[in-house]
Amino acid sequence: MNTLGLINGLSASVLAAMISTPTQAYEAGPVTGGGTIEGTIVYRGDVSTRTIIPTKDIEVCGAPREEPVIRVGPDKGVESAVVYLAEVAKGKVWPTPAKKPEIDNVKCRFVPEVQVIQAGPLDVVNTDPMLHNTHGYYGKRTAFNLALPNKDQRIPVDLPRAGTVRVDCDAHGWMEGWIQVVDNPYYAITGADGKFSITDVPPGNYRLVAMQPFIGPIEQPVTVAEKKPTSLTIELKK
Ligand SMILES: [Cu+2]
Repeated sequence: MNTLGLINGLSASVLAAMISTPTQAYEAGPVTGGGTIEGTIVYRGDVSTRTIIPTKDIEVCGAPREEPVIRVGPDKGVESAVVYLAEVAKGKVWPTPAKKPEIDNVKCRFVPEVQVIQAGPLDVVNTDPMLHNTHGYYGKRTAFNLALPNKDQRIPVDLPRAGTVRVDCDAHGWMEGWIQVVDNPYYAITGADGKFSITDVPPGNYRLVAMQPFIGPIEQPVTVAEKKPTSLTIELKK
């Protein structure tokens, strides 16, 4: 293939990709005969730890310590794993959140450490009495980058599209948080026992994605039948 042919070929494939992945907005409405996806996220591998050595603000940030990179319960259930259905065009109405979603800096940790939010607004908060610089990324691209020098500071940001936003602190290199931004309300986050439930799913075939910040994402097909539960055990593997 000559150079021009190669360029044309690439353009055609890029165009095909654009056409085959429409950015169609989610359509919310009543669901009749919806089923439930319920299950457990498990991890049976070795739990590695990371060493955290606060190098400044230690009166707030605490002493050096080892922390597991994944929290696994006695039955191998994974805490704070995110589960969602990808590319759902139509289904139930979004739940009304109890309050506007936020990510807070508390004792040099992000609270919550892992969360799922609807694409849109989020508040970045600083409960600590000194500077945090909260920096969120979609992949390598900055989504927001905020200096919060004052206690109880609150700054609204917008996360307009679905994806995983990793959150760092430019003042405390060990701080890490994750926000999964979703474009449909079929998602869950596991509790300490690793269990999750996704309700009112219109019958049909879906792609379910499960992830934990250090392991995943993994994807698997799931079929939902009318008014029935579909039970899954999803094993995360490195
Ligand atoms: Cu910080």
